[in-house]
Order: sequence, then C-alpha cells, then structure tokens
Amino acid sequence: MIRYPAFDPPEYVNWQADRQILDEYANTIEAYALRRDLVRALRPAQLIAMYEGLIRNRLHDIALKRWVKQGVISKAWLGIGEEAATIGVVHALQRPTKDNEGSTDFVAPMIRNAGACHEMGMKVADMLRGYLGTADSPTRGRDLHIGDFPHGVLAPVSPVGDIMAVTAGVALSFKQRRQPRVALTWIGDGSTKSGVFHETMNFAAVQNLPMVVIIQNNQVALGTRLDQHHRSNFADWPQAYGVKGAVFDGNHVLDAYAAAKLAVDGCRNGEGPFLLIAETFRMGGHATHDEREARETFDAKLFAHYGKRDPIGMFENYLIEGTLDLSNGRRMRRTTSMQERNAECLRQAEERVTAEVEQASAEALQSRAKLLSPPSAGTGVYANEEIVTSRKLIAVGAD
Ligand SMILES: Cc1ncc(C[n+]2csc(CCOP(=O)(O)OP(=O)(O)O)c2C)c(N)n1
Ligand SMILES: [Mg+2]
Repeated sequence: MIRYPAFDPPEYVNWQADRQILDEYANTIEAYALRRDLVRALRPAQLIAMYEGLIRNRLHDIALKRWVKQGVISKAWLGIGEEAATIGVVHALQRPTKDNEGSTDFVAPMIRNAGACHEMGMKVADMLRGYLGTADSPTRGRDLHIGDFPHGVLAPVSPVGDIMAVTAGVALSFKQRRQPRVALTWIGDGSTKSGVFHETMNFAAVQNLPMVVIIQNNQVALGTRLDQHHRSNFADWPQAYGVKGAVFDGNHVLDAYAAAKLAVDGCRNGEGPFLLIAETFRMGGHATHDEREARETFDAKLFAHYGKRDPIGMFENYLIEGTLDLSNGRRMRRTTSMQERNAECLRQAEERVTAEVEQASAEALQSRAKLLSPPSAGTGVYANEEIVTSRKLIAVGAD
C-alpha cells in the first residue's frame, strides 16, 4: 500500500517484505488443517474485501491522525498495527446485508477495533463524525465511542471490561430466543485484569453462551508493559474457564479469520463460548498524545520485530505471490504475469478505499457546522426531558 511518512510508524515508511517472515506467514496457514481448509476456500472477492477492510481501517486512523496534527481534534485512539485482529475476525461473522435483518451477528468493539464498525457496514463518515461530536454523529454528539444497533455494533463502554457483561447479555438473548446468532467482543490484555472479565467468562461458560471473546494482547495497557501486569500464559486461560479456545497471530488477517470462523461456527453448534487470544503489538502510543512515551516503554527491538510484520504489507505480498489468480479465481502455477495481475487488483482496491475515506473525511468536516443544541441533551436517554423537567417526578424522587 502507499505509505504516509507523516503518519505511519517509522518502521512502515519504507516497508519491504522479509523473505523469511513471508515464509512464516504462509506456514502459519498450513500449520492447522482446519484453518488451512477455511483459508483455501476463500474466493478472490472475499480476499479483496478483507484487503479493503485492512486499508479502510488504516486510512481511517490516518485521517484521525491528520486531524490531530492539524488541530481539528485533540487526540485519537488508533489500531495501527493491530488491524488484522479486527478485520479478519469480523469477516468471519454473519454481517448485515440488505436482506438478513434480525439474523446477523453482533460485535462489541474496543475503541481500538474501529475497523469492526465499518466492516459491519457503518459509514466511515459517521465514525469520523463521532470524533467531531457533531449533532449528526451516531451518538448525536454525545460520545466518541461509536456503535450502531441496526448494524449490529455495540458502542465501546468507557470503563474497560464492562463491555464483556453487556456482550454476554446479548449472547444470552440470542440463546433464549433460539436464534443462531453470535455475540463477539475484544478485550485488551490489561482489561482482562478486571473482575467483570472473570465473572463474565464464568457466566458465559456455565450458560453455554454463543459468545466469542478475543483477548487482544498488544503487549501493553496504557503505559504498563505486559510483563508488569501479567504472569501466566493466556493460552491456558480457556481451559481455566472450561471453554474452548485458541491462540492466533493477530498480525495475520487469514489466521484471525480462520480462528474466528471456527469459533463462530462452534457457537452456532452450541459449543460456545470461545476464548481466543490474538498476539499482536500496538505500533503507537495508547493514543496519539503519548507515542514518544511508548517508544521509551519498550525495547526498540519489539517495535522492529512487529514493524516487519505489518499486517497489511504481509497480506498484500502473500496475495501477490500466491497461487490464486485474483482476477479469475483460478489456482495456478506462480508466474510473473499473474503476480502483476494480482498486484493490479490490489492497487485498484486501495484506490477505491482511499477515495472512499477521503470523501468520508470531507463529509464529516462539513458536519462541523451542525452543532449540538443544549436542549437536545435530554433526547434519547432513559429519563427524557419531559421526565427530568416534570416537577411532579422530581418531587417523587426527592421523597
Ligand atoms: C475501569 C477502567 N479503568 C481504567 C481505565 C483507563 N484506561 C483506559 S484504556 C486503559 C488500558 C487498557 O489496556 P488494554 O486493556 O490492554 O487495552 P489496549 O488499550 O492496550 O488496547 C486504561 C487503564 C478505564 N477506561 N476503565
Ligand atoms: Mg493492551
């Protein structure tokens, strides 16, 4: 993909694929037969959609970073370097289309999983409006935690960990209604230390809920390194809760897809819940304000290690030099002309998504004229303005 020196982590600016790491990437898919078969069954349209999803996620974050540098917003929480753990997973779900209303899966992203919102069908412009707090944003200017029920997206909950309990509630409702739907959430390595994580995992396990939990281990919680807040091996945790689970490469969109698809299918067969662990790395600060601190928090070798494993660069190279011709879906012997065709398919995909995000950014900026009106503060909340301003009810409350 095109690189953006003013916004990309330095490791990505002149990014080149490393032969040995590319071989490891291909071997990861071959390592588990069940995952390998799912990946082999993917058609060009699905692979290109995943590639577009990764690019959309990266460009959404770059648009926000540009706004921070321009002083449009004060800071942004980004998922740069962690996109595969979001995009691969969402593509394993039953996502909203024109004719499947009421039967789709449900996601509860963290703010770092913004890619889940657009891949469930939310418009990038609406997500960006969330950051601007405009009156026409999905939360009508109330919060930058963005979600949208009709698209099957629960907005992130600010106290970390609490979204686990809400997701379990959604999964419980699917089970009680006997709907073959799955609720999926991500939780950071740090947030797994909250009590609600433990309570929810146990509750989901004993209730056999159709719920997938992904521990997104990006090796850090705010400014606290993993080794400062964690002793055990996450891979042992599914067994501790008596649930099925697995580890996947969080920088590998196909591994993420396949691991999530097995879990989601398992939930539909009544084998839930599932606890998956994505191993990845935050390539920036907790948010845009502390990127320098993040560089001081970790050994530069860790940035270098993950920097060579850019989830977009790796997937792009894998597709270009693979045996699947993206232009016609045929498996073929590798040839230079097929590599050129594949590269051209991906270049066009990137061009489409770049135009989409640029347009979204311009549309969102236009919304800045739509400011929130103070009286609307009582709209859309449990106690609406009539109740709040009704003397009678206030008097009852005072009793
Ligand atoms: C209950 C609670 N405590 C503290 C915070 C402040 N806080 C926001 S994000 C964060 C770190 C989360 O780390 P992790 O779960 O690893 O997720 P990551 O940011 O790495 O994706 C903290 C401490 C919060 N939002 N909620
Ligand atoms: Mg973390």
